[in-house]
Amino acid sequence: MAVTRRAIILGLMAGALAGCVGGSAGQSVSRQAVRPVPNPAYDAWVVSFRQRAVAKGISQDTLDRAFRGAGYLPDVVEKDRNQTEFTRTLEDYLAIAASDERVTKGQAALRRQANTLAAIEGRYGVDAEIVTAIWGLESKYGERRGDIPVVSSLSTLAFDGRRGAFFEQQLVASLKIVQSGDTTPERLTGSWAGAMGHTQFIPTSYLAYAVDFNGDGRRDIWSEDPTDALASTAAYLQRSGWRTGQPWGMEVRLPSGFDGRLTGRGNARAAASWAAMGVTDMDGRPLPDYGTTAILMPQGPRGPAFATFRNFNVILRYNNAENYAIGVGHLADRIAGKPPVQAGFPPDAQGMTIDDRKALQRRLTARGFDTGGSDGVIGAKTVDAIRAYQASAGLPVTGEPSLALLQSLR
Ligand SMILES: [Ca+2]
Repeated sequence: MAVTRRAIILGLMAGALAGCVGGSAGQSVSRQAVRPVPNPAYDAWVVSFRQRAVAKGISQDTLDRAFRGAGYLPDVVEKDRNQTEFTRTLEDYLAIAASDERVTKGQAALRRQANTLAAIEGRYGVDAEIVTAIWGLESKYGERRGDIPVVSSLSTLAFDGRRGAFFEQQLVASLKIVQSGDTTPERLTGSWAGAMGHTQFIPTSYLAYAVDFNGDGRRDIWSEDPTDALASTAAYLQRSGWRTGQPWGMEVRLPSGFDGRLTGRGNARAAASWAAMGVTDMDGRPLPDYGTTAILMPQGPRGPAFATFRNFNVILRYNNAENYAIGVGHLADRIAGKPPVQAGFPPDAQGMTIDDRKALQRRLTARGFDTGGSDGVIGAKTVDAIRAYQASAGLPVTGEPSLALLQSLR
């Protein structure tokens, strides 16, 4: 399950999630931009798909209802082909995923849903802050749930064939959702690759883990009311082995001379073993014992270090990317009132710190070259602004940030 979900999430990093997680990196496909266009080859594919779907237990009536109005979405194919699986540094990822705005909105969302989240925590044993953080990363607390018709997007991607088998499996699962009566084809919407609702479940995850928590008889992760979606996320984590009352991990201090080869999830060992080496929390107390623990240094020895516990690996079952799991844990901590990451991050490949990159964005914007905010994360909009500035100043147009460029803007 985690692997199939990751296939989607890698896309979302560059698309809907990045769009949701911070404006500077690309734009999400919205329903306004996505219209079915006639495509005879797609229509022929649908005819053959319907036979395969019937063989998997989907009724003709469900197929008729689901494909009425569905069609080929070229924008979704373009999105799928153009996604770049670039990896952001943890610093950039956290600047977006745990921005002050996302923390503040998360605290408000947690207050707004306090009773629901308390009931969910009582049932599944997963902290309200963790569930809220996943909600914040996946859809910005419900603001960006995706409004693209899922049958159209998944059938288009299955027909397109780049990851055809995966998307056909998701399409069949989406038809099972319609057939079960949990929702209607009209309400079955999602992001461009079929991730649905407040916490962006793909259809197979929905079938495996979604729950009807508000008791209205439907597992509704699409509605304004996030109750079922949040409970479904907690159910997913519980069934993946969540340990109630334990943290995901924590930032730690390493003793001087710490051997960097001991880091990484493949080198997990007993907490007491790390404590004996001199690993402490940020206040200098011995590392607490939450069982087998790994030490991660996502940006090397000049960046922060984290001890990760069992629940970190459970978050990875939800989405198998270390930055995502640290992002969820850290955002949850921030929502709970804990401090930002305390250690500094090393300068980037251009020798720039995040403060340099923020200053660059502010100065470009002040000169009339809009970077879409100044979060210190160099995305497409910042690159465009750099290009426009370089062109206007008679400089070589590279689009690349640098300290020299920053100086030239003083
Ligand atoms: Ca319900």
